[in-house]
Amino acid sequence: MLFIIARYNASTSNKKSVLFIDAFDIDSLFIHQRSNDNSAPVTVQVGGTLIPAVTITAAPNTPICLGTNVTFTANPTNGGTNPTYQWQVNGVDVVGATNVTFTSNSLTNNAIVTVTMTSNNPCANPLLANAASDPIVVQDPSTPTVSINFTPASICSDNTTIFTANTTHEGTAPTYQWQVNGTNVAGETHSTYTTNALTENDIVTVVLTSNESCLTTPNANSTGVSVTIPSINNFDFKGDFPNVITPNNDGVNDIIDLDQLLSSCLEYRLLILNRWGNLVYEQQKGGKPFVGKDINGKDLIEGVYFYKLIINQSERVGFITIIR
Ligand SMILES: [Ca+2]
Repeated sequence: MLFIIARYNASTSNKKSVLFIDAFDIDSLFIHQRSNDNSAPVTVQVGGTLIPAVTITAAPNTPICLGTNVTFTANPTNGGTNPTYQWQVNGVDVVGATNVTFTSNSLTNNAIVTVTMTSNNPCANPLLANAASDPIVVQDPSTPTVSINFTPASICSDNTTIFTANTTHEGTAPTYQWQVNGTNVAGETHSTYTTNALTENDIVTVVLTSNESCLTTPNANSTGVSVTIPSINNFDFKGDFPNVITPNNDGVNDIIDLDQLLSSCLEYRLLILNRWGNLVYEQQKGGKPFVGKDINGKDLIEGVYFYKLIINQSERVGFITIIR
């Protein structure tokens, strides 16, 4: 299609210049030509065929979370004054989706949104233009979780206990709120909680707030950790004190670990003495367990040894036999 638009200043409209065009190979040009009596400039526009085009922008862009509203916008070129649209999802027309924007919250993974624009520009040829979105990655929402670890394993009333939140889907900047008996502990908003102020039967919990982008819910509650403070004023063994140790690394009776055997918050000393009454090994609370070696790490010979367990100015004594 070829057309010419010529505009003339009204006061000089009877003083037309003549423009001859033999051939051109460009879509449009502008000619400024001054008439010979110094009147206002005359602009002549020569236009050729205009090819319509359209692109799509999406907000938010892929990837998205399942159920998110995504608005697609058509960006026309040479669409004319009133282009019309038809949007499609996976190649199927969406009924009523004929505006410059299209919003959906029901896209499935890898959906492709396309638009067909019909230009009403009189120079447009062809009239239709198409565009397609990138495949929309649709993520399934996750559910954050939180659980609590704590050390030491046995909580003692006057000892410091460190609680640690173990989380999944916590995001890049999670926040925490530690609670004791369901009440927020002021200022305890980090991934660990250190305290020596617990009493028997207190329940410690933590609430996680995740900032991950695609979640069913941002909050997760831990199960409670019940504080049990062991009886500490007597020798409270978990079973009998062993009288035989077989330190041959077969996994059976290879060690004696008072930290595991003794339910107590008190410091203790376990002394191992040989038949001549000489100290050959000693374990204190939190120390290395007895594995049939002496203080210098040397294997003790088979035989009967004497032990003395000292807690809170009380003593318990007996025999341990080493069999290899
Ligand atoms: Ca053994």
